[in-house]
Amino acid sequence: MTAPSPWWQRGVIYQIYPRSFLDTDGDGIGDLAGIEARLDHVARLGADAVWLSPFYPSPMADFGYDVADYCGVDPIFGDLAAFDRLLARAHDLGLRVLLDFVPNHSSDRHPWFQESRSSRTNAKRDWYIWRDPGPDGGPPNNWISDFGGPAWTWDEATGQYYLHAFLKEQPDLNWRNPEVVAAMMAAMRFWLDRGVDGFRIDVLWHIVKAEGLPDNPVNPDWREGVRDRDRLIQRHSTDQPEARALAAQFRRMADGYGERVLVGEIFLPNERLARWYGTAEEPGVHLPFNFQLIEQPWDAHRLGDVIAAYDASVPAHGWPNWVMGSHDAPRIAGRIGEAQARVAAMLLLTLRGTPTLYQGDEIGIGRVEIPATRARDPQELRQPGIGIGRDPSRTPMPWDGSPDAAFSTAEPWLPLNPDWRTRNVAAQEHDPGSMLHLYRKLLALRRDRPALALGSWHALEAPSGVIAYERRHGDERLTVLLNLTAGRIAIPWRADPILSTLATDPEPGALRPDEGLILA
Ligand code: ISL
Repeated sequence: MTAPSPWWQRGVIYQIYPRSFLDTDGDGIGDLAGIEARLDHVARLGADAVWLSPFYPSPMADFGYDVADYCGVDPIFGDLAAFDRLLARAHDLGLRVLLDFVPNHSSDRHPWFQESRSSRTNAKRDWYIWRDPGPDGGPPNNWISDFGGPAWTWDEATGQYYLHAFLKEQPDLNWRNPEVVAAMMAAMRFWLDRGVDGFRIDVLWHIVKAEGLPDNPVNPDWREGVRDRDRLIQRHSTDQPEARALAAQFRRMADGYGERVLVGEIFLPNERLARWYGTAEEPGVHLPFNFQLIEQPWDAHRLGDVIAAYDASVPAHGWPNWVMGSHDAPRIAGRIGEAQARVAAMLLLTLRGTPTLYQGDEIGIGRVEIPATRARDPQELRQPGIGIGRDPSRTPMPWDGSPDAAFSTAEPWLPLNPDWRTRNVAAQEHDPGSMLHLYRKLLALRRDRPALALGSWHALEAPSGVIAYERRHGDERLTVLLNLTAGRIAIPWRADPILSTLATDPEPGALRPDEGLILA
């Protein structure tokens, strides 16, 4: 008999952005008590785990991805007791809880960095990456911050530069220093000992830089209007073998706690992504995030190829996963429209691999224009107007049609989706044809059918505009047909339709415009 598959293979992860879930203390910003109060929404949806974006003490230069204390809770969000209540409630509901671990950089307000910058001889100097100026007196190398501009900031007091892959308020930790490794692993243990079920690990492929910090090669494809970061190829600043060795070390620690899961945030092409699974003997993270549904154009032919190539690239000891939205990526319904967002939901929840859903996508929040005066995202503020702002995906959850959509009693920190009076959780609850009900049906089906949760994936021949595949597990066979166009497409399907993305009965021998179908 084979061992039952672990929960994180069968399960579905739901990402919560704490600032924007529910505000219970009237400051316009969500909090841990708000998450606790609304976990039943996630449980009813049918997800298995929540991943919480950072809620640690932070000056919020990058909205919590600048951590000033890895073992605490920012007062904006509550305190450790509020976290413990949230965790207990989640476990009562059968939901696992993953925290966001941010290892590449701390806040410049973290006591470690304060010490490190206090003098060249401080015991924590080497906890961060300090270098003398380059030969021309400028930065030590040509690296560019992911948020634009040089990745080095000059420190007048001690006469050296420090490295930061993101904001200057986010100095990179030096993971080549064993004391840093020990301190950060202790922080992970702090939360594992409290009962968390794993971590989503922020920019994991960034954490170690090539020895000697050589210049990155120039990207010949860069052109004006594209983000500054892409002027260079991040060959020496990311994806180092030493970082994968650290991932394996994290894995050994997590496995020591039983069935925990490590999700690595990694942006790499298939062959390089696959290396983050480690080997069967020495595994790396359980799930190196796969962002291809976010990155690829919404085109059946292209996506069909991408799905097949990714599925084939996952090593036998690994397990695939799919992400369709996040607090960093444009909203799927904004990108492809609501009708296709329903097809996208069916795709995400019928592929082979653990899906990650992003809060608000289950009600189809679409494009939100953020007026320049309300822009908050540092990425937008540093490179305005080129369409890389992340605020539109971070707007508050609209719970019902009452003032401020019952998100808060104060003005929300970001505007709501403009259609919140009709597009909110309560309104969709009452509409059986809503996106919310479609998500629930898809999640329920995935839970009921091992072919969907665990089965193998096989591409089927399909007319242009359609993605077609079969999922197989034991004797169970399910066919998925997805029409990525707004036209009717004849396709000779037989078998029994068990779910359509459209509310009315399927039409034999065809896919209707914007229709996805699951057949048994
Ligand atoms: O934002 C992006 C694409 O829209 C990415 O390039 C992003 O920088 C990358 O996803 C890394 O994101 C993570 O680390 C950042 C933080 O700002 C993001 O919110 C986080 O998800 C730095 O900690």
